[in-house]
Amino acid sequence: MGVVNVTPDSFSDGGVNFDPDDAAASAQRMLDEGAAIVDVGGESTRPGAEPVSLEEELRRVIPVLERLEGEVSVSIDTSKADVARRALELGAELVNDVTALRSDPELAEVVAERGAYLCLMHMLGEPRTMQRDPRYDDVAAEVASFLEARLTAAVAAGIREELICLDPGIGFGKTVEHNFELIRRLDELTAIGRPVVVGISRKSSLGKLLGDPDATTGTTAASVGAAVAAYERGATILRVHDVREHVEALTAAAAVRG
Ligand code: 9MG
Repeated sequence: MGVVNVTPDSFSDGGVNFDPDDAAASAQRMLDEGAAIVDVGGESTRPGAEPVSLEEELRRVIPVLERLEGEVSVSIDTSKADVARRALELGAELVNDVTALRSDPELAEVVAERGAYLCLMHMLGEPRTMQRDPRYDDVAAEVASFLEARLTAAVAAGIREELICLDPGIGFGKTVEHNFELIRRLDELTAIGRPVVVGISRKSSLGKLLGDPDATTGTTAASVGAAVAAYERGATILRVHDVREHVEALTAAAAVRG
């Protein structure tokens, strides 16, 4: 899954795809490099980010989706029912909701009605404050139990279970240690029985791991290493910025697996 942030302030690519023509070209390039789907989002969820209004989010993503309509597989990264509805009308196939249907009470109905795929992600708190001293007794057990509960809620709301994937939310209310422990214990999430998405690409935990305590991003090489480790532990979808490098590394890892 290639990341296309149509935002001025995302942590690693903020501003790069703020122009709709640039965003559409990035999406097309990612598909050409081997991405199966591109995740288009108009609201930054980096630590400390402020929410954006519905009008602004629509203004950012709709021109991009119009350019991509019918050309590429699209996931819409949103927590808002009105953005999801318009994106699905424009051909998006998957709704990537980092709040796991806890933000907009109408989103589940939109996803169910349209028969769209859905990604439910774990987050402790909200982007503005989530990195202020996050604590768990047992991070993998708590994330697994949260995702199971959200899966049950989504199915109860009419979304078919076979259309749902789960995501531990790397960096969303987690320390560096929490993030790597979640990938190490990914089998506890795959045991729920749904495909697991992992998004660690360029995240600050990678830069911190490599010795910069104030890092806000991580390198491509570190991202690829973590993605291959996640794949080895059962991740089905990797959400990444550098598609070519990930596709090459994962193709080699898949050949080794056989
Ligand atoms: C929007 N977004 C940013 N990081 C993400 C991650 O790790 N997973 C998912 N599903 N979405 C993310």
